[in-house]
Amino acid sequence: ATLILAGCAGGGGDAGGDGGSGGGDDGYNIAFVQGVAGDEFYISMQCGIEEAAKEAGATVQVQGPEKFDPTLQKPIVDALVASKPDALLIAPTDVTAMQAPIQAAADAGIKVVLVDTTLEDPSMAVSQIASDNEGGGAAAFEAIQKAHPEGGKVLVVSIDPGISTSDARGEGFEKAVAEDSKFESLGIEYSHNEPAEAARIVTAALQANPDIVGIFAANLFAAEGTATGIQQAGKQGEVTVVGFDAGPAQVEALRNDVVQALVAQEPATIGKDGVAQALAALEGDATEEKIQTGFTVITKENIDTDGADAVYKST
Ligand code: T6T
Repeated sequence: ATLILAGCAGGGGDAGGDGGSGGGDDGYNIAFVQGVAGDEFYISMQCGIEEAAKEAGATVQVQGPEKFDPTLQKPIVDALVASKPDALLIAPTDVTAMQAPIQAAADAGIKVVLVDTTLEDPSMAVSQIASDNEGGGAAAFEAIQKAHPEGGKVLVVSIDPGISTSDARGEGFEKAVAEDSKFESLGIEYSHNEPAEAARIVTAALQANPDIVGIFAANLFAAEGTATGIQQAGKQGEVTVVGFDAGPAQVEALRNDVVQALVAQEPATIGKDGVAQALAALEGDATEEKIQTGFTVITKENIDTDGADAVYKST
């Protein structure tokens, strides 16, 4: 099994070491396919998966495409169908493009658990585990609303259309904006998960609309680029930026007043729940069709209290 070691709890990061997550010949073999490699959200999820697998004597192999892109994720799934792990925990990179490859995995007898993102037709999965993404998008707007009760223009910087999580975040945000007539939505722009593209979008948007009061960056990479764009425009503190996710760089941006709020998900819990559901399916026990995990809105006021534990692990 290929184990990508990340800095999990305790800082040792050796989930696959002596005895590690290895369960021996009789333990189940779980494959985890991330949405993209090197993303702190999926690294934290991996930590939860490895911890839960270790307790159950199961082995874990982790792989992720170089980009958040179904054309790169599909071959990983195809290869797994051939090697046939007992279970597949996967964050599909597109609601339609990943449908057939994941269906093929289920058809091959692999127990599929959809973690984080989902599919248009998730019926082949034994369980789907995700945050309340729509609620998180609405919470992001509330943070902007609180900072700007007078209203104004707001923008969403997302990833790509067709990703269940960021689409739901955008929808939740836009619905909440529509309920307050003092606010005007400039719509959703797509950064293709590239921070440089997110920075370019923000720079151009601030040039065209210097009176923007709030920007919602719908994931880690959108938030990274948005923070850069805001700094380059010299608008920090003036424009309220809310990012989804809480990687170490996002928390630093919060502490430095470049970003005003973070909607932190619980990726390790998603991972642990994913393992539990996969193992239940493998044991012939009942599974939960859908599990919704929580989120915490982190601000400078609560980061050192209830926010600190929500910060993601990095490599
Ligand atoms: O926001 C998470 C994840 O929930 C989303 O599906 C894709 O982006 C992240 O991995 C953060 O980069």
